[in-house]
Amino acid sequence: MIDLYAAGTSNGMRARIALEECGLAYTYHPVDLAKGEHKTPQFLAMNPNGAIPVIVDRDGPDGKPLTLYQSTAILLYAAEKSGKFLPRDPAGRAAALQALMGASTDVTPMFGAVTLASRAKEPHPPTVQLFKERLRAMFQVWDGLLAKTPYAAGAEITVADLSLYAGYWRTQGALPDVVAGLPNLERWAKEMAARPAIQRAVKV
Ligand SMILES: N[C@@H](CCC(=O)N[C@@H](CS)C(=O)NCC(=O)O)C(=O)O
Repeated sequence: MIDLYAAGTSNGMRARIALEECGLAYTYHPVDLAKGEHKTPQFLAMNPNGAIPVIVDRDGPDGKPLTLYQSTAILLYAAEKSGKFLPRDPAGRAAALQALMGASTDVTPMFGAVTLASRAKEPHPPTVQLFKERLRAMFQVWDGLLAKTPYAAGAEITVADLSLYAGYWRTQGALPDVVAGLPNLERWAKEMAARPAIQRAVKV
């Protein structure tokens, strides 16, 4: 059994989607970021960054408990533990990891930059706009890629799709104009949203 400590953010959703899609049993512990529940000594003992998500796998490697933070590390751990969503052939795996990094380290942090800049004590609208445009440019690239292949890294669904959907879901909810009018991205997102595991994950 896995304990997941998360919230309904892009990073939190990446971990939750990973556990649902990989079919790993878990208990969801919602963390109230507004109340600072991620900064308590107990939470910091699990993740010194004081950030969600975190998992504790009581049945980790060698049967020992494993505590893990960083949503993409959690996604890869779940994929390896379940044997799903990571192509075995080296070229397919490299393509999946390339797409995964694009989704996890470009899209989600840029969404975070827009959010943080918008919430600044003294917001600077041109900076917010700049980050928004950069985020849209990333989704435009994804739209172009998804015009050529059904999934983020090619013909089969991989960890990259799970990560990208977390970023898309959060952006679509908070900044719908950023992902509007991108038909291939929309086609892909509709298919992802229809997956039973995704539907369970987004029920926050
Ligand atoms: N790179 C980390 C980022 C984690 C992160 O920034 N989590 C946010 C929520 S999406 C958080 O907990 N922020 C609270 C804070 O940093 O105070 C990951 O992928 O897990």
